[in-house]
Amino acid sequence: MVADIRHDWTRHEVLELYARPLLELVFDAQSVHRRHHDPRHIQRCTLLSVKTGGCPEDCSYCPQSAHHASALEATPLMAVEDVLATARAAREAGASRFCMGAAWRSARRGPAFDDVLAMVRGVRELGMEACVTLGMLSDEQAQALADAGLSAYNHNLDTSAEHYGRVITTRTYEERLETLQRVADAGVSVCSGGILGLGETDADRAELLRTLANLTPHPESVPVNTLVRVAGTPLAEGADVDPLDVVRAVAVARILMPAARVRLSAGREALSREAQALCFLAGANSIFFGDKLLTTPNPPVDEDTRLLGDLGLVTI
Ligand code: SAM
Ligand code: DTB
Ligand code: SF4
Repeated sequence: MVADIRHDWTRHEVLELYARPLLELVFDAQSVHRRHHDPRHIQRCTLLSVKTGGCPEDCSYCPQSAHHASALEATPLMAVEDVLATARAAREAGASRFCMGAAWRSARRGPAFDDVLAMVRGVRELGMEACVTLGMLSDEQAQALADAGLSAYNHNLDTSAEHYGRVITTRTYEERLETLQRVADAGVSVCSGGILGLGETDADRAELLRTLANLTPHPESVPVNTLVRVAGTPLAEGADVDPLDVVRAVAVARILMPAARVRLSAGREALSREAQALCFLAGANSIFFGDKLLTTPNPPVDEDTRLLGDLGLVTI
C-alpha cells in the first residue's frame, strides 16, 4: 500500500488535484476511503447551541454575530442538566457524538467554563463522544477540557488564508491556527474544516484543504459546510454552490486526509438524496443528525434515517 498520509502538499500539487475530472477524483477518493475506513460506516453527530447569539465577532456568514441585522437574541449558557437531557435524547435517536457550540470569541472563565466541563463529563458518561466549539482557548482551558474527557474540539479555518480577511475582520487566521495547536498540544483531537460559498475561488478551496492537510497530525474530523444563507447577514444574497462542487471538495478532502472523518455538515438541506449519495461515495463518512444545526434547520431525522437505510449505510 502506498504511504498516502502526507503533510507536505505543495500549492501546485493540490491545485492540480482540485482541477482533475470529477469522476476520476471520486474514484480515487473512494479507493483511498476503502483503505482506511469501512465503506458502509457513517457517523451521526448531533449539534446543540448551548449559548446562542450576541457574538462580538463579525464572521459575515454567521447569524449569531452581534454585528449583523440578523442578530439572534443573545441567550445565557444553557443549564447543564438541560444539555444532558438533549444529549440523552440524541443518543436514543442514534447519535454517537454530541457537539456543543457557543457563540463566544473565546471560551469564558469561571462558572460558565466549569459548566461546560460538566457538560463534557456528562456526555462522556452517556457513552457518547463529546465535542465543543467555544472560540479561542488558553493552554489551561485546553488542558481542562482534555482532563474532562473531551473527544474533539471544533475550530474551523473556514476558508484560505488569502480569502479570510474578506469574511472576518475581528480575528486572524494565525489566531485560528494557534488555537488548533493548543488543542493538539493538550492531546485533544482537532475537528477543523470550512465553508463553501463565501465568495471564494477553487484556488481558495484547494488552499484551505492544503492548510488542513499540512497540519500534523491531520484533523481527526473535517467538516465540509456549505453556507446556509441567513437574512440579515452580509452573505444573505448570492449564487448557490453547485452540489457537484461539494462532491469535489469532499473528494479532495478525502484524498488529502485519508484517515480523517470527513463530515458532510451544514447545507445538506439544499442537497438532493442523489447529491448526498455522491458525497458519501467521494468519502464523506459523517453527518450532523437532528432537525437543527446550531440555529438553522437540518434535514428531518426520519428523512435521514430513510436515506442512510436506502444507501445501506450503517451508523457507529
Ligand atoms: N464561535 C465559535 C467559533 O466561531 O469558532 C463556535 C461556534 S461557530 C457558529 C462554529 C462554526 O459554524 C463556524 O466556524 C462556521 O464554520 C460554522 N457556521 C456558522 N454559520 C454558518 C452558516 N451560516 N453556514 C455554514 N456554516 C456556518
Ligand atoms: C461545523 O463545522 N458546522 C457546525 C459545527 N461545526 C459547529 C455548525 C454549522 C452552523 C450552521 C449555521 C447555524 O445553524 O447557525
Ligand atoms: Fe461568533 Fe462563531 Fe458566529 Fe463567528 S462563527 S460570529 S465566532 S458564533
